[in-house]
Amino acid sequence: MLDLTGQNVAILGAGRSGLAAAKLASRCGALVTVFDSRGPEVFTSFPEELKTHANATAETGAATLSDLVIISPGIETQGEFAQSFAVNSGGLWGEIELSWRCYAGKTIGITGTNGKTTTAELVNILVSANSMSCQPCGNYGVPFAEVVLQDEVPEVVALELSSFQLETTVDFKPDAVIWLNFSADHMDRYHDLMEYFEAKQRIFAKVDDETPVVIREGETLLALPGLPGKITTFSTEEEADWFLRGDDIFCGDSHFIDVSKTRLRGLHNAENLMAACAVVEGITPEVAQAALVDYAPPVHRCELVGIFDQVEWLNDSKATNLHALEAALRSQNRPTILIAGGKEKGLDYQLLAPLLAEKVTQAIFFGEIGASIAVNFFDVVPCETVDTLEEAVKFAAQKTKPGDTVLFSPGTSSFDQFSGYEARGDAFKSAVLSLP
Ligand code: UMA
Repeated sequence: MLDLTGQNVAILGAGRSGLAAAKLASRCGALVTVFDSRGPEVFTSFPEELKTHANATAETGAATLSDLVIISPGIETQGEFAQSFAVNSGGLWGEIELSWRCYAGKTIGITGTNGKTTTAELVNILVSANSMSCQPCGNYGVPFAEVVLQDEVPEVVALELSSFQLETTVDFKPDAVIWLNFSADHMDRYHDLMEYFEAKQRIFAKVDDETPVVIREGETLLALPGLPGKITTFSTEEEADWFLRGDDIFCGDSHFIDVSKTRLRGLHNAENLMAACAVVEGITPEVAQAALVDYAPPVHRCELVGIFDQVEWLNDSKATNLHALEAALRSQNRPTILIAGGKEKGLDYQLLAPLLAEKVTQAIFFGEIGASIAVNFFDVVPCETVDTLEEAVKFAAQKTKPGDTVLFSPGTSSFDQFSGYEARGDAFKSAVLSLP
């Protein structure tokens, strides 16, 4: 375990990441104070022994000297708040850096704009089936630090990494990397696409030529000179080490898995599965296929809500960016009524026009960006704009014909009307199930 005995450590943020980091830093011997911009209520579930500071501001930071700052991913690293603490400190790490320095097991780092959570679960299942203990964590929802603090620490972690978390790694060196895909997202946090890309690409910062790296074929990364790692590629579209033929996943000449015998649907899930299989060294097709029989993908990702009067209703509320919406649309092979919209995130929806023209018979837009998205598509597909998700569902129900799919794939985040994508997906499901 890392030794921080006697060091003053400032933890920024009192959410899941901050609480776990505070406990871990304390375990390492640090004198910890947790700072949060919000009022004292954020510390309600904190253990009494942890020193806390509510209503913290940049002035608080300027007046705080520390040996180390550990920042939560939701706090902007370059923002005034974080920097006010950082300038008076010996260093700035994210919770991932702290946890990794305290963890002796094998770290499989998983990043990409979409599919990280499903892939982390698949890696977990396959590693566990291959006789090693494993746990998914990180952006997944369970902080890495929480896993490190457990009485029984797994031999492997399937570590889902967001760009926010990668921004604040220092020496972090995963033992294997999965890079799923990259497309525009989080443009409300980054100045431009390159800044987002550079944050994500930090996952490779310390890997060497011996590190297994699994990358989707065709990612621009491959064009970068000197990308280290033993690279394995996968693709549903192009020639690659791992590829899809019909429903079957192949690795070179060898058949590996029949995807139709799992509950995974859509090309994007086939890619997630290929990446997971590729990273688990030594797993046989038989072990992998058997391990996946009972696996149910996480909810809110192209989740089948039900089939009513031969109309399929899909909840893809986790689609919080264009690429996820695009992936969901590409996987549809029935006439599709699309419901999309939500918070303004600065994304360019015009790019999707050809795909809507090909797949969508009716588009329904709602929320903060409903009207501004619709103007991109008036020429290619019938468009309707409504205020709420419930109205969108009711309108969709009027337009359906047997054999249609209604796809709720918002293509942006939910925070204009909901507390998160889960609440938004639950609202969709309840609106569908309440239809007469
Ligand atoms: N805060 C401040 N000052 C600020 C901003 C925030 O004090 O300027 C405080 C807030 O008052 C709050 C705390 O910071 O108390 C919240 O910290 P946080 O936003 O980092 O949230 P956590 O609960 O710690 O959850 C974080 C990740 N959140 C984000 O990246 C936004 C979770 O990812 C992750 O599961 C969790 O750590 C455990 O590792 C969620 C997420 O939305 C799922 N991720 C984004 C995504 O997937 O798109 C990247």
